[in-house]
Amino acid sequence: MFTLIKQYHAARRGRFETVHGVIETPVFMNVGTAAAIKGALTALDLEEIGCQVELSNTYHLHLRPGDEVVRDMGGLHRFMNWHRPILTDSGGFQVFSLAKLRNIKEEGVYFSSHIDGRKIFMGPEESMQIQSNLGSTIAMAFDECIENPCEKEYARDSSMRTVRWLTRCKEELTRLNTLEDTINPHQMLFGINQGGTYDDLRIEQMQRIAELELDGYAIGGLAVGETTEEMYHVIETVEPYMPQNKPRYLMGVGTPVNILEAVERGIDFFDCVMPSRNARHGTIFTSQGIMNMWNVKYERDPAPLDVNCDCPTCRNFSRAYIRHLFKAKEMLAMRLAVIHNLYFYNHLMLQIREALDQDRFSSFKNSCVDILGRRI
Ligand code: PRF
Ligand code: ZN
Repeated sequence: MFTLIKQYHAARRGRFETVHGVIETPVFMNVGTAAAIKGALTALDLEEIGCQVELSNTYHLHLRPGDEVVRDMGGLHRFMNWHRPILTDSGGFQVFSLAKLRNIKEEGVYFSSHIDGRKIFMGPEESMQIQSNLGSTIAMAFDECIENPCEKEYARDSSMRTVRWLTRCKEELTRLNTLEDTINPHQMLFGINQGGTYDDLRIEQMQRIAELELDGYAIGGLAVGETTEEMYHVIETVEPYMPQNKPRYLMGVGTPVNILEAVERGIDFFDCVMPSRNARHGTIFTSQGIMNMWNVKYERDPAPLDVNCDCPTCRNFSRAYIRHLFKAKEMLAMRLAVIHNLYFYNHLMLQIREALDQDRFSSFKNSCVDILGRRI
């Protein structure tokens, strides 16, 4: 159940109750694609950095180790020893971004695995069966994510197919949830809005999926080639048609500033590989701006990555040490940097929630936007 605690224009402070615990929103979901957080973090580390929700991928876990292996090990929660909420993406995005030789039909998508070339079929029913085997808290609908720009005719056909696929997802998940040996009989389903950068397609598609009374609604097909302004415009266009009393999730977005702008426009859930991917390359988010650990100016710098950060990395290690670890290509460099960047994102969301609670979101957002995009 989703409860709105505060609203400030379109921005929302909410609470989402799940069988795996409460999610305070706005929230950032920490990406563990193949049931592992890149940078050698475990679920225990996730707890320490204030993570509320972990996100894994249907596509990856189906290919390796196989969702039936995960099911036989008691489901994804037990498999990775993370007992708070997990959201699984449907494969709808990864099939389009990773798989080779894909062929889209009404029934689903035929593609070759990016790992060994094996031929695979995935449609709405298969995606739900896999996610049911994983036993995640929230399953995402199987959709087609088109790249921007896209011909209007194709965007229309594709977004309407995504609606038909969603109807099949709902039916199949309802059936799976009633099976006797289901890992999580309370598994929830979020639908996904698509429609490229076309306002009318986005609105019509949103109206149709809103009728299905799902547990939540995502905006997909953004941050895939359009400008940042176009992305904000799509959110503003679709938002009034999204159910008020359900959580809203902007898929795969984004920078700290993107998140602040999207919260202002009514989004509750986020996920992005940016904090962990940037960390692995030595790009660090701080309360003063973005810093690059390869810069020689940190060679003898005894300060922590961010003086205002309380993460395990900043409480214990210096910039000079972490820069050395990067230069020496030590695995530890990535681990310490990922811990910091994920803590930074989760802490930013905490600050956003506090600002909303205390009716000062606007001033908080403005002060952050000025600083966070800066390079230091
Ligand atoms: N669909 C799904 N997953 C996604 C996306 C989408 O459109 C995106 C788009 N940014 C990220 N992840 N299923
Ligand atoms: Zn830190």
